[in-house]
Amino acid sequence: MSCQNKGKEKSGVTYAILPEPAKLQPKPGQCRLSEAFQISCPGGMPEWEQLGHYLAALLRPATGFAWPVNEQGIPGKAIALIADASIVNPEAYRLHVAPGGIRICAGHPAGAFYAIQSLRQLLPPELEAGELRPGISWAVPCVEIEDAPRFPYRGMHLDVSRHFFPPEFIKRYIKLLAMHKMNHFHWHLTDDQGWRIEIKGYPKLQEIAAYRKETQEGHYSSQPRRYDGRPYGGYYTQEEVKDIVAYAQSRFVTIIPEIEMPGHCQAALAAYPELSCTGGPFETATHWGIFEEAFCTREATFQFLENVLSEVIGLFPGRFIHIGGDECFKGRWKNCPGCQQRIREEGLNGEQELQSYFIRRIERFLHSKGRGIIGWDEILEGGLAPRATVMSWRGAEGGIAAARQGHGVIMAPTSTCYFDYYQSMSDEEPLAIGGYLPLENVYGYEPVPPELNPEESLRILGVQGNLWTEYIPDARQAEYMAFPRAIALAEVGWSPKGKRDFGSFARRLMHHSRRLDELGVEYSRQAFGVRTAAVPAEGGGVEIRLSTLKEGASIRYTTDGQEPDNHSPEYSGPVKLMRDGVLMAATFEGGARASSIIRQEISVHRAAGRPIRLKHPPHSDYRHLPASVLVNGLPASETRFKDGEWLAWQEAPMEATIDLGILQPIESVGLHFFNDPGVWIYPPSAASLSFSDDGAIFHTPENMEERAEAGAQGRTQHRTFRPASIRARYIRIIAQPHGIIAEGAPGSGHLAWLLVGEIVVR
Ligand code: TNX
Repeated sequence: MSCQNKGKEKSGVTYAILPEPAKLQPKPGQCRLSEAFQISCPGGMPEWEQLGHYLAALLRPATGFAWPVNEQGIPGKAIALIADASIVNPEAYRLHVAPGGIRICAGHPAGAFYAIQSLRQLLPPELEAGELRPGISWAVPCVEIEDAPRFPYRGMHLDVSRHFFPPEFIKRYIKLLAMHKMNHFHWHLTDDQGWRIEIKGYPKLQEIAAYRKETQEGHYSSQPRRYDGRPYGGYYTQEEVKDIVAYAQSRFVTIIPEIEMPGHCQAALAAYPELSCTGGPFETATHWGIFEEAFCTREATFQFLENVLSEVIGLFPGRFIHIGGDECFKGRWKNCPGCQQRIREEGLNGEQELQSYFIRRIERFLHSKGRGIIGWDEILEGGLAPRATVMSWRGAEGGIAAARQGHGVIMAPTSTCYFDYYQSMSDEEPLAIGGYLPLENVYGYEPVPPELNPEESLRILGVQGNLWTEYIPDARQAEYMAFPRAIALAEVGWSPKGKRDFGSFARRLMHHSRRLDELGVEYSRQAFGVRTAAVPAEGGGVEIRLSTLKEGASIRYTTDGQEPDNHSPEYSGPVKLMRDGVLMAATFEGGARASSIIRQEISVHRAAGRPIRLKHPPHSDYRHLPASVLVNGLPASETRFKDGEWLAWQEAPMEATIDLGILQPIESVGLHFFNDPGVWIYPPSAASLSFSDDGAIFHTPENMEERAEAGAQGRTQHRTFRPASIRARYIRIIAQPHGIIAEGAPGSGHLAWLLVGEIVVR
């Protein structure tokens, strides 16, 4: 390790601030807090005084010191909050820790609040205990910090429709976001499965739309569907909302309420079926996915929505209201005389433009009230409403288009910002929607697409992590899915691009985890478990490499199907496997297992490690992976796409040619496809095989047996081809993507994904 790295590592632990400050200058010595300290605030500035009391309340319980809050000028040791008008960015601050005292300078209380978050993270984690912790040295390492965020928007979302979370948890969530300098909370309040905000003008939203008769069990794609038979629901009263809004304000978090339209509204239609095209009846949805129903575009709907939004505006002081706009199925509009009349009257070109008309009208209404709209990237379709801000979730494309049209953009693409995806390969993970989004992938996200020029780049306002809760039944699991990934995203949104370093982040996080423990945060520890990587071994077989972020921990593994324990071999270098089997590994510390066990199936088949060529490159999201993952001996996951073992195509077919090296008999070729329409992934419409001796002339044998079977979890498809007695050196596989997704299914109108996993040749 170089000296430079050592320095980094040391400062990484002494100054474990998350997100990493823009400028941090370590200084020798420390400031030891004591009973003698006071907190001093600028005089005559109530907001600053409030902040002083907030700081006192933070420090008092664990230290047991009195922490009087005084106006500036009273002699003695102090943590001084200083209003400094020369600091222009309201979120920027300077924090100066010297042996004699601490100074916090900011132009606005928000900056001072962030300085306090940094200061708090420099204190021992026991500070967070909330009760007296005697015997701790309350020392802060000396430092000079000059800090400001990279992006003005740093947010987390929470879906409270699919599952309801009590007001206390909402506040706790906001507290944890603010602690990591996130400044927006996107509250997804309405959806097909429940309406969760009290609207006084429409009591049936509370009586009917806030409840569903039962809830789907298991995964959306498991068939047959099972339900739990238990009524479920809840909503936030306006009093609770006001209390939460005030709490968020005190933590410098702006809440963005989302009222979904024109789709994802079945719960509202269950209460007021007259707002639909058909008149219903409907029930609040009981399973996941998307539904055909949409608000009808007749006047009555706009009256309803304007009344609802007027109440919403009265509760939320922030500038932005999120109006959804995603996944609206337009079949009902096509067959509705009212909507067709609207299309004619407004001279619109079909239903796509009718959605655009809908959003524009709502935008105009909110604009007249001094508010702006945010919508999911579908609001681009049929023309973007003026002044609308776009939340780009289906990749970066929507964000790029909106920025080019001069609109503000918040980036939240599924591949790096969807925290409902799995975060590790461990079998112990709770059921999730699918996908694979480990901590380092979140951390590695760069929100400004390289396609944008400097002017357009400025329209990228920031990033947001989304927590959809179809598979997140309670607060504990919400915390588990959100953390620590939200902390990684907080650093993406706050820290300068050039300062991002995953190694440093991981070390700071390890230190920080003690603080999270004190706060009782149910964060996932999987990031500190074991990672696997595989390469074909020289001379055949597969070589597995194991690693962990946990410094000082050892990795132990087995290859005989037994769980690793303290007597299992310790990993010291690549493990070579010559036969099919399973590798299990975990980290160990002080003789005890310190992580969950990961399991890696290994399949040493005829094509494992052989050269493979792809005619069409995979989709750009997958292009960082080599084609060899299709034949590296590691089967792709049955539940997680984007696990590094799946490659994807949308438009072009998957066409792969494998060179087995020498002419040999081939008994079977197994193809592995993901199959989860809920997330737009379909098996191929057709798959074919051909063989060759020379790599030039390929032929498809007659009488080839083909069998398709569902994988163990029901979300993959295994197709096995058995050619009757054939010898070949080359195998060519062609798989045709499914094409456009049919109406009524999630992602309708889009190209389906084709995901191809290990190609197993026996
Ligand atoms: C798509 S993201 C949705 C949500 C689902 C989510 C699950 C978006 C705008 N719509 O309704 O909950 O996928 O990941």
